[in-house]
Amino acid sequence: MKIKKSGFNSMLVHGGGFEDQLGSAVTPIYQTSTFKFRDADHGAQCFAGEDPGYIYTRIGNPTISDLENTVAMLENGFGGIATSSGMGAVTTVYMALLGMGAHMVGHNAVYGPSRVVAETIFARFGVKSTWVDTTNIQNVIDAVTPETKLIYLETPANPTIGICDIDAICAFAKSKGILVCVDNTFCSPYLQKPLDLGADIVLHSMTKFINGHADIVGGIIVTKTQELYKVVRPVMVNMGCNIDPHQSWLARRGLKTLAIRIDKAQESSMIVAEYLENHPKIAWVRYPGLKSHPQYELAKKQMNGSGAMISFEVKGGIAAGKIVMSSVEMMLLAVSLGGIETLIQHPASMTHSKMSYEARQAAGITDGLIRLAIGIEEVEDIIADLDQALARI
Ligand code: LCS
Repeated sequence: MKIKKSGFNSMLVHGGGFEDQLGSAVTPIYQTSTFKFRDADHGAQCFAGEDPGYIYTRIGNPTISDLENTVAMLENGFGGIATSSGMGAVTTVYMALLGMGAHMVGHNAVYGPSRVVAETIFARFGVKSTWVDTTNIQNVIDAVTPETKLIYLETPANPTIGICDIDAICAFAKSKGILVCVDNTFCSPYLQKPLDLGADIVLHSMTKFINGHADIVGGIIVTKTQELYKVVRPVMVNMGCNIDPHQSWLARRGLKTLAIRIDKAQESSMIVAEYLENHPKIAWVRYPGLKSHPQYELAKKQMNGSGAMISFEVKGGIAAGKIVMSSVEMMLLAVSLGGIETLIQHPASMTHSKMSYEARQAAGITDGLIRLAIGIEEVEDIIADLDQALARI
C-alpha cells in the first residue's frame, strides 16, 4: 500500500492510499466475515504472521485497514486500531494497560462512562483509579502512586471544556515510566496531535468529528509505537471490540471533509460564544477561543483552533436552562457531538448522570451547565434559535 504524506486535506482525501486491482476510486466495502486462503499452507502462514493476508474480519479487513491507516497517519502514530464505539476504544486501552492492583489517574470531567467504567467494572477486577483536575499538573503529580500505569487525559474535556497541558504531563509521566493516553475526540487530529506532544496513545469516539454525520457509532485507538500497537491490538481482537466494514466505510467517507466541516463549525462557534458571553441572561461561557477561558493561552499553544464545543450556564440555573433546551427549534435537543447539526444537551441529567452528584460537583459539572455542539448551519440561524429560546425565560 502506497502511503501518501502531504497536506492535511490531501491526506484526508487520499489517506492510506488504498488501491485495489480494479482501480476503485473509493475503497470498497469488503462486507465479508472471512477470507479464502489459497491452500492449507497459505492459511497457516497467515495465522503465523508470515503472510500479511486477511483472515477474518474481527482480526482485520481491507475497508477497516484503510480507515486505520488514514487516522494513524493523521495522528502521526504507528498504527490505528478501529473499534465498535468510542467506549470500545476506551475499554480496550484500559484492558490492555491495566491489571489486578494497577492504578490509573484520570481527568475528573471526562465523558461520564469513561470514568464510570473504571470506577465500577474495572474496579471489580482490582484496578484502582483516581480522578483529579488535570488542568493543574500538580494534582496529577500528587495522585500518582508506585502502582500507576496510566494517566488518562481528555482535553478539551467533556463537558467542562477544561484544557490540560499534554506536553508537561507527558514529560512528567515519562520521568516516572507511566504511559499517557489522550482522548482527542473534541479536537480530532485536525486541531490537536497528542502523540506529537509526547502521549503514547490517542483515542477517539469516531461517532463524533471523524465520521461527522451522526449516522454511525465507532471508535479508534492510535499508538505511537509498534511495541504498544502489539500490546493493544490483540485486546481489541480478542475482546471482540471490532468495527464493522460498513460502519468503517461510512467513517472513512465522513473523514474526507473533516477539515472543512471543522473550519465552518469553529468559525460559527466563536461567534456563538461571543454572542452568549454578551447576553444578559447568561451567567458564564466556556470556549477555548474566549479570553475568559482559564486555559486560553494553553489552548492557543496546544490546539490548532478552538473547536466547536461550548458550555454555558443560564442565569437561573437549571430551571431556566430547561426552558432554553425545550424551546430550541432548529438545533436538536440530543446527546452526541461533532456532527453537521447543532446539538444542545444537559450533562448533569444526560451524558454525566451516572457520575455521583459529589463527583460532578468536584469536576465542575454544575447542574446548570448546558453543552452546545455547533454544526455547519448558518451561524445566523443558530443564533436566531438561541435568541428565541432565551427570550422565553
Ligand atoms: N470520549 C468522548 C470524549 C466522548 O464524548 C464520547 C461519547 C466517548 C468517548 C464514547 O464514545 P461512543 O462510545 O459514544 O462512540 N460522547 C457522547 C456525548 O457527549 N454525548 O453522547 C455520547
